[in-house]
Formats: sequence, C-alpha cells, structure tokens
Amino acid sequence: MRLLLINPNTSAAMTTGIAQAAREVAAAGTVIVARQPSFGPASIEGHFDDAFGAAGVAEQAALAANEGFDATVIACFGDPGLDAAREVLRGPVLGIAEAAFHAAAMLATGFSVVTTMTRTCVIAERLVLRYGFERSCRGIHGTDIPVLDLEAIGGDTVDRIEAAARQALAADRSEAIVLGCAGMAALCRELSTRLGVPVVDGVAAAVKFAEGLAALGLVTAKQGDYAAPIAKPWSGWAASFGSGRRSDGQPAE
Ligand code: 2AL
Repeated sequence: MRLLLINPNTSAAMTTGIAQAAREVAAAGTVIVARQPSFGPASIEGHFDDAFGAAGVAEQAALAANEGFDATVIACFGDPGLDAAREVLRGPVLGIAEAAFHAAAMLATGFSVVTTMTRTCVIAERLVLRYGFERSCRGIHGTDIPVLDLEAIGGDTVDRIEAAARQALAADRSEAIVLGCAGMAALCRELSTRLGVPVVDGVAAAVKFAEGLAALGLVTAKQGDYAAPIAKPWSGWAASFGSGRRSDGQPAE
C-alpha cells in the first residue's frame, strides 16, 4: 500500500525523521511518501502555528487527492487539519494524537501524555475531550522542550522526557505514556526500555492502524460531514483550492 505521511510543519529535517520512524514500523509492502506544507511555521507550538499547520495539511491533502494513496497520517500531535484532509482524501486519514490515544487506552486503564512546550498542553487537552478519552487520559505534562530541539537529540533530552514521564506516572497513577510530539518518535524504544511501561508513539501507532484499516478495505465515509468540499470561488494565493475537489478526481457539483 501507499501511505501519505504529512508533517504539518515545514521543518524538512523533521519530515525526514518522521518518515524514518514510520518506515521502521511499516510492513514490507508499505511505501511511505512523506510531505510537508509549502508554507507555514517550522514547528507547531501554539494556536497560531496550529492554524497555519491545519491550512498546510489541507493544502497537501488537496494536492495529493488524485494520487491514489491508500491511507494518510497527519504527523503532528495537535492533529491539525484532520477533518479537512478527510474531506478531500478517499482512504482513511489518521491523526497521531487520535491514534496514540486509541492505542494507549487499549493497553492501560489510564495513560499520561508527555509533550513539548507547556503551552501546547491545552491543544492536547481539547483533543482528549474531542475524541472522548477523558476517562483514560489522566494527565498532560509539558517538558518545555521546544519541538525543533528534538531534531538534534542528544544532551539531556531523553533524560528530561524520562523524568517527566516518571513524575507523570506517579502523579497521575497512570500505567502508560503517550509521547506528545511527532519529533519524539525516535525516542520511543529507549523510553520504553527505561520506563518499563508501554510508551506509545503516535506516528508508529497511526501507521499500523492505517495499514490495518486499508487492509480491511475501509475508506473515509463520504455520505455526510466528510463529503468533498463545496465548490465556490476562492481568492488570493489559495484560489486554486476553490474547485471543490472530489477525492475520486471528478469535479464536485
Ligand atoms: C508538535 C508536533 O508533533 N509537531 C510539531 O511541530 N509540534 N507537537 C507538540 N506538542 O509540540
């Protein structure tokens, strides 16, 4: 199968790193195509960044709509643009936060999220409520490690995430950790070994769930909310996205 992996930020190094993490867990027959928006912030660490990240995901999803991808993964923990991508793509579209919450809830009665900047915690909190995981998510913890610092993993980065995870497990009485950033994917195995509890990286979880859904022949529902966008005039630099693209390549009504 062909899997589109969209990194919603514009850090090429991070796109490469996320693609590598995805390829490490992908099945032998899965081809990972990793892309990033043509505009927007180098990392997503707040609501303003998130808004542009969502537009960037919508851009990449629309551009890829006729390329026949079997599934798509949005690799940023705020799941920016997830619903928009589902409107223009045919195969399943998974966000890494959504996938990680589902995985963790199947492994433990309670999990904690350890993320990057404390100010991004509210974005994850809202996703927990949106996806209905408030019964199993027992806490969301910032480390104040900037996303782009995760690109050059070294120094005390892993130690700091490990310490935050240990505190979270104790304070929240939780039994599993969800890593709250795509840039933490490469640390998952090391943290699992150190912590001795399930550590869920959303990139890996989303890739495996996407493969499973695609193998079942399941696609995104097109009867209602996720129908193709309604065609109408658009203006400015985004004018070309107003054609109401349908995921099967036909012009929208
Ligand atoms: C993220 C992420 O996964 N990618 C990014 O740019 N920001 N998440 C986060 N909590 O900071």
